[in-house]
Order: sequence, then C-alpha cells, then structure tokens
Amino acid sequence: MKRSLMFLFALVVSLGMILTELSVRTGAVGPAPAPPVQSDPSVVGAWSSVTNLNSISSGAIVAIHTSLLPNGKVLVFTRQQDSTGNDNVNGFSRTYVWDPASGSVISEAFNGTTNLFCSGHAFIHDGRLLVTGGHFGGDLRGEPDANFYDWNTGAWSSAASMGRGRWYPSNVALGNSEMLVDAGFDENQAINNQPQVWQTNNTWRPLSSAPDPHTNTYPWLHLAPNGQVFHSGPSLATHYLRTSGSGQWTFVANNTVLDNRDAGTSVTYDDGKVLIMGGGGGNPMAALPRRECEMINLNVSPVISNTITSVAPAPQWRRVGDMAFGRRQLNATLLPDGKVLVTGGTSSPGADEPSGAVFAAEMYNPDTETWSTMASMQVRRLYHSTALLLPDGRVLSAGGGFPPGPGEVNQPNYEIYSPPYLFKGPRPAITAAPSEVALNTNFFITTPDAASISKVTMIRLGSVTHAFNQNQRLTELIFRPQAGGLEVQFPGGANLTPSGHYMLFLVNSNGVPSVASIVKISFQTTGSNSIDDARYFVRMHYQDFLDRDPINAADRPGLVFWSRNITQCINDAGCRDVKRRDVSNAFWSSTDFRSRPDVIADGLVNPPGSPTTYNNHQFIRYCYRIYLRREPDASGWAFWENDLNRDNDYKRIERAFLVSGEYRNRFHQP
Ligand SMILES: [Cu+2]
Repeated sequence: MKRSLMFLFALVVSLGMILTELSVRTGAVGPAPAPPVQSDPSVVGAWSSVTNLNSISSGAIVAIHTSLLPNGKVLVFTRQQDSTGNDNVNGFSRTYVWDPASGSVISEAFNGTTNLFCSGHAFIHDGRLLVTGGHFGGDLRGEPDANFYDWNTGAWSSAASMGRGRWYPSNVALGNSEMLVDAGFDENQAINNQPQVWQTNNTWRPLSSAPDPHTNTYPWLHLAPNGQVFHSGPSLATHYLRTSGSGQWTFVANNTVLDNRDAGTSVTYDDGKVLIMGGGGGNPMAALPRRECEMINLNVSPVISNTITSVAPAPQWRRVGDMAFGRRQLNATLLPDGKVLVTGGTSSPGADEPSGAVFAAEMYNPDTETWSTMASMQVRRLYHSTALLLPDGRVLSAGGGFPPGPGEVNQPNYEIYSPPYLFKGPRPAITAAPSEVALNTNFFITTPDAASISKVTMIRLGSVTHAFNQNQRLTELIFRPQAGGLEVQFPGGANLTPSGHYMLFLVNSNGVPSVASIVKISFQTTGSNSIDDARYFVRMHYQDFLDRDPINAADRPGLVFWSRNITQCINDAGCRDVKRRDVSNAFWSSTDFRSRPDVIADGLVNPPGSPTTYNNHQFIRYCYRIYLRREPDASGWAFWENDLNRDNDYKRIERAFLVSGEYRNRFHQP
C-alpha cells in the first residue's frame, strides 16, 4: 500500500507537466520579472495587439494545438467540450483553419472519431498531419486512434489504429518517410512505453526490443544526422533510439544541470545540434524553473556502437548562455536567420503559476551562444500555449489555459511577434522557386536580390503543443549567385531534411529574410545518407580532421568554399565523387591537420625530399582514425598498407575509405 503510494507520488512529480490537468495546484509565488528597457523595434522586435481567436461555429478558441499547413494557413484545435461544458467527452473534435493573411478562421472541420486534445502531431511526407492519440474520455486516458488531416481537402480521415492509447505522445518524421511516435498514457492510465513507427503503407511497426528508458510525457524527439532519433529530454538522461527493425535505445549523456527539465523545451537549430531550454521547478518544494540552457553537438561522434573502440569523444551536453528569465511552459521557435525565439512561460515554481508569467521574449544567437531580451507580449502564455513561425517571418503566439492555472483565465486569443529583422530595411524577394525538389539536386531560385543574399535556410513546418514543436528543424543550404537568381543545392541527406514541406527563406546581409516559398522534398523511402550532402560532408571533415565545428566566423568561408567545390558538379554524380575525394585530400594537406600534435608525434608526414609524401604505415592508421573514428584492426591495417605500397596513390586509398560501408554507416543507421 505504502509502496504503491510512493510510486504514484514519484510518477506525479516526474510528470509535473500534466499537473494542471490533474487539478493539483500550488500557491507558490515567484518574483515578478522586470520589464525590458529597450523599445526600438529594430533591436527588440514588436508585438501586435491582442486579438480574439474567433471561430465560425463555437466562440473564441484556446490554441492548444497549432500547425502550419503546406498552404501557409494554420490548423488549430483545442480542448473539446460538449454542449453542457463537459470536457471529458470522447469521440469527436472540432478543428479550425486560421488564415494569417486575414487574421480570421476561414474554415472548420469535424473529426467524428477522436477527441484530439493532448494528442501528438507532425507532418508526413505528403503534407498530411499525422495526429496520434488524444483524450479518451478523461485525463491520463489515451486514445489508440491515429488520424490524418489533409490540407488539400480540409478533411480528417482515420490512419491505422495504434492498438494502444496515447495521451501526451510525441511524433517525429524519419529519413525514410516513416514517423516515430513515443510515450503517453494508454486507455487505462498506464504509461505506454512502447515506441512504434508509422510505415508508409499505413501500418504500425512496434519497436518491440526498445521499451522506453524514460517516463517523459511529450518527450523531446529529434531526427539526428545518423538517422537515429535523439531523445533530448526533459529527463536528465538523453538517448539515441534506433528506429530500424525492432529498435534499440542507447544512452548518450546526462544533461549538465542533472535535473528533469519538465515543461521546458528543445530545438534542433542546426544539423545535429540540439538546444534545451528552461523547464523544471514544477515541484514547488524544489528550485525555480531553469534559466540555464545547454546544447549538444551530435556531429562530434556519430558512431554509436558497442563493438568499436572509438577515437572520437562521445557527444556531451555543454552549457551555453542563460536566459534572463527562468521559464517553464515556454515555447521556442526557429527563425529564418538561424536564431531561436523563446516566448512565454512562468518563472515561478509550481506547475503553471501565473504570478511569475514572463512577458519578455528572448532571442538566442547560435554564433555567440547568448540570449538577448526582446519586446514584451501583453498576455500570459503558460500551460497549453503555442508559438508558430509563419511564412512571412512573424511568429504567432496563442493560447494558454483550458484549464487555466490558479488565478489565471483561459486565453482564447493571439498576438503576433515581428522580430527585429522586419524593421531593418527592404526584404529580399523570391520571384520563383520550385514547389518540389528531390534530394541532392541543384535548383534555381529566381530573385532580383541575389547579390545581397548571405544565407539560404529551410525550416520544416511547425506543429506545436505543450511547449514542444514536434516538426520544426532548420538546415542551411549552399548556394551561389547566378544571373537572375541563386543556384542552390538541396541537402543530400534525408536525415537532415526528411521528405515533406519546408519554408525556404533567403536572408540578406542585413539579416532580413524574404517571405518564405514553401517547397516539398520529394517522397523517398531509402533514407539516404547525410554524408551525401556536400555541406555536411565538408562539415564532418572539419570535425574529423581538425576536431572543430566550422560554424564560426573564421571557418564559414572555408565551409562554403569546399562545399561549392562539390556542388558545382550540379547534378553529375560522377563529378561529385571526384570532387569529394579531392576535398578530402585537401584536408590531408592542410596546415591545420599537419600541425596536430599526434600527427607530428606519429611521423605521419615525411620530410621534404622523401620518396613518398607520407609514412605509409601511419597513413593507413590515420585513414582508420579519421574516416572510421577507430584504431585499425591488424588485418585491415596490413591489407591496406600492402595495397598502398603498390603505387603510393593516396587519393585512391582515401576514396576507398570514403565509399566504404563502415564510413557511410556512421551517418546512416543500418
Ligand atoms: Cu494538455
């Protein structure tokens, strides 16, 4: 008896995020945050007035679930009540399409099978929203249904049933166009710890060997460059999940605050780089919600294997700048210029304490790893609030409540934030861009502003609920100005940009983005390899040869230069193969590499005038260390050394490693 009570208590504490729905309230009060001092909109941005989110049929709605559709409109749904106000109803939901252009709900749709409240959702390859689970007649009771919303028809349809309920699950798109769903509560209020994969033939594959190592609701899941799913929290332990076959979890690292960041949030703000923010403080006996933020660079060592002696360090969490305010129930939104906007939340301890509501937005600059305080919103946006990037570069901030925290009211309204980049002069324009592109192809964007463009970014359409956006991710593209526009290379790796719809932005040298063009990456099921992306290939060369991420002012020009060396091949695969080998060879010749203390100590490079450039024995060893991130086995070492000694053709050996299955599997789960 006592033991089961303790278990329940531990469960409730570890699931602090859902406390409000359990009607557990606290009276804890935190310090009121100070208002920001800046008001220049080109520095801190500006907020619109507060507007009711009026529906056509059912009054003003609390935007608990918001998703940007491929047509640029926003799908919204909320907690479903019946005509008597009972919100533990089952089997139906009303959903709404809001148009950013007119600021009104323009259509509604009815789902006649499922109460979608507290479901998970993300877009599959064809732009349909896959909504998993929902509210099965009461809190902590999950729906086994899965549903599609089709932006083309504006209608709902049933997907294959998941077989077991989910309330508070997360979805994430995979590189092979499948979608993972994980966590939540089942019909019987038990934790559903069995991840499963929606397959493109509309059947589910249980990851039967991989029961969850965490008890998170709405776990933070991100598709990693190696094709596995990275679970970044909110638990202190973070993991990889292999999604092929019957699945496998692998521990990666604990977060640095050694705490459960419940009701915090997480974003993939660059290929393989994840930022976690806020959370914690849900137990009023514990500390305040976190100001601390931390990032992990998954690119440092994509090998996750028990059988290989790695020479690369494992990925670790690392503290970056703190936010000015601790926050739980916050939202984080990726912006076209690569920065991260944080809005809302509360800095008071307790599940959802309005006295500590944070009104000031904050913006994270990945280049400096610091935060700046932005303009303040007018309305508290706490539990059940959402934030969503719109194609015009503004951010929709909406919802909160239903149920409201103690002393709070529901927020059936929205405000729109215009970031500073909208107050910095003329915007570049996209005159024409393709609506669909295959991976690893070059294509053309027509723009009169080609000469001023400094960045081209793609952001996957957002789909947000409960402080986590299950669909957003950002990738920067390699491009070069041409007459009348830009030649751009689409990513080569489906694990960097899984098939589906993205906002494509041009950003000029003032940091001002264009209005997005929405572009679809074509359906494909092979889960192509991240190392086939020119930019990622070069980036990994910096990582593997020089032990650094080239995303800094000094290395960016080199990253672009070497990437263009490959993308100049346009769509000629043979040319790319040759150029990739040449780029790799250039890293062997670089001063930075040849100055590595271990390279010098091992006598890798022969003195000038020697018959061969390298000590061949050491050269093979370094091929293993660099390309495979391990020490050579004796037979492999002897085989390749013997092979090299025939002709001393180093490029030939480099290419053999570059095309080897072992090298390629570092960047793509088998
Ligand atoms: Cu909820």
